[in-house]
Parts: sequence; C-alpha cells; structure tokens
Amino acid sequence: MTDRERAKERRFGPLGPALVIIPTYNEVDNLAAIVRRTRAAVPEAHVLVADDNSPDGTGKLADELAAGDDHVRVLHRRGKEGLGAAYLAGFRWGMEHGYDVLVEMDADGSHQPEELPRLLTALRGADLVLGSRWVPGGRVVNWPAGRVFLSRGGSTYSRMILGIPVRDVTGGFRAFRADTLRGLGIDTVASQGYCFQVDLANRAVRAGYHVVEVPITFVERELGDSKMSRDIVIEALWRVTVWGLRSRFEQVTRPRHTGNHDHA
Ligand SMILES: Nc1nc2c(ncn2[C@@H]2O[C@H](COP(=O)(O)OP(=O)(O)O)[C@@H](O)[C@H]2O)c(=O)[nH]1
Ligand SMILES: [Mg+2]
Repeated sequence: MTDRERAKERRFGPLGPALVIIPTYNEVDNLAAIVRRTRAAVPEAHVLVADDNSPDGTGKLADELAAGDDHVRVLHRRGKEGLGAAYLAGFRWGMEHGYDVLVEMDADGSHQPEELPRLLTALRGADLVLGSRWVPGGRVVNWPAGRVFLSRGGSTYSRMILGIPVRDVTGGFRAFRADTLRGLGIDTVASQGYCFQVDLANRAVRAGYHVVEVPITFVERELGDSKMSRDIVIEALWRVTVWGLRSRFEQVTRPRHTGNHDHA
C-alpha cells in the first residue's frame, strides 16, 4: 500500500462489518449459486436476501439457505414493491443490526460476487463505490443491443441533465458506508424502480461525498426473467427530468455571490 492510500484510509476511517443485500423476485434458479459464490468471495461478510414474496418459492429457498449458514439472513416482504423499496428495507435492517458497509448486488449473476473484494477495497478510500460498466475496463457480456442502448442512453441523459460526473449512474452493484446512507436522507427516497439507483448517486454527489467508480464486467442473466419494464423506464425518465430541472432552477434563482467587494 502506498503512503497516499494509507492517508486516504485514515481520512475515511476503517471499515466495519459488511452486509451484501440481494433483492429477489422469482430468482429460484439463481439464488443458491449466487449466495454460494458470495460466501466464497467474501467469507467474512453477511448476506441478506430481500424477497418480495416471490411466487416461485425464492423466499422458501432463502430460508433453507439461511438455516444452514449463520452468515445468511432473509427479509421477507409482503409483495412486489420494486427494487428501490426492497433495498431501502435492506439498508434499514442492516443499519439497525450494526453493519458498517451495505452492498447492493443482483441475484441473477449479472454482478459477479468475485468482484466484491475490489469494490470493498475501493470503499476504504471512498464514501460510496459504484461498480461501473461504462468506465475504462468495464464491460457487458451478452447484453442485447437494446439494453446496451437503454443503459448507456439512460446514463448519458442522467449525467447531462443532473450535471453529475458519473458514467454508470443506473448500475446496481454498489458499496455504501452506513454513514453515507445516513447522510443521504434515505427516508425521503420515493423512487421505486431502477431510478432509485440514479437517485442515490445524485444525492451522494450533490452532498459532496467521495464517489468512486470501479470497472466491472456485467454478465447478462442465463436463467429466469428480467423485471425491467416500460413502467420502470418511464418512472426513471420523468423523475430524472424533474430532478434535473429542479436543480437548474435552483441554480438560476440562487442569490449570486460575485466576490466583488469594490463597493465596500
Ligand atoms: N425484492 C425485489 N427484487 C426485485 C424487484 N424487481 C427486481 N428485483 C431484483 O433485482 C435484481 C435486478 O433485476 P433484473 O430483473 O435482473 O433487472 P435487469 O438486470 O435490469 O434486467 C434481481 O435480483 C431481481 O430479482 C422487486 O420488485 N422486488
Ligand atoms: Mg438482471
């Protein structure tokens, strides 16, 4: 480790126990493998499966995995309420139970647990780490052209209208310090679908947190179905547009400090 890295770690403080939150809706074919890979990749971390009462029995499978491993826990939720709501419930659970690091990771294998150590290492010198497909070294495997277009377009649009320097703003492979989440005011997050991710990244940059993007290889799922829908895209588009316009409006109406003291 270089002196600079050591200095950074001192500035951001040591990392305590980590919780990897895996939201699930109908992931019965994927869950066991993803939990096994996560436990192997970061044996000291705990896993929380946040299941929205999946009709395919994912919740029951999660209970079975938890019964055989004290590092695996399950949060059973009433019904399908969206990815954002599941993560918020997972974050709250994790903070109530004293975790210092809260990680977001999909259940379908798109986010590779083997990359978790890199995210956690980067978090030693940051407030928030974003796994990123759209920085040098990041890539996607087996994604249809339509999804690449949607993701790149969504990130570019969000970056431009929000004015934040994040390349992959919709990604969902992330590591937060609990202190960062506390500072973001998650109780006022209303986003339900994937724009939840844009919301948190936007809040973190605006609040002045040190946000770092780490390249990841995103692998399209082989089993089960994507829950991406037109409604999710529409929610993201209108919310991001409203946030962007609001911040532009604040910029032009804010009293200006010119720094000119000639008249004094
Ligand atoms: N608990 C919960 N998980 C969800 C919901 N929607 C999606 N997920 C999970 O979020 C992750 C990403 O969803 P996925 O369908 O793979 O989206 P895609 O990768 O963008 O196509 C997966 O682990 C899903 O099971 C939801 O409403 N509730
Ligand atoms: Mg997926």
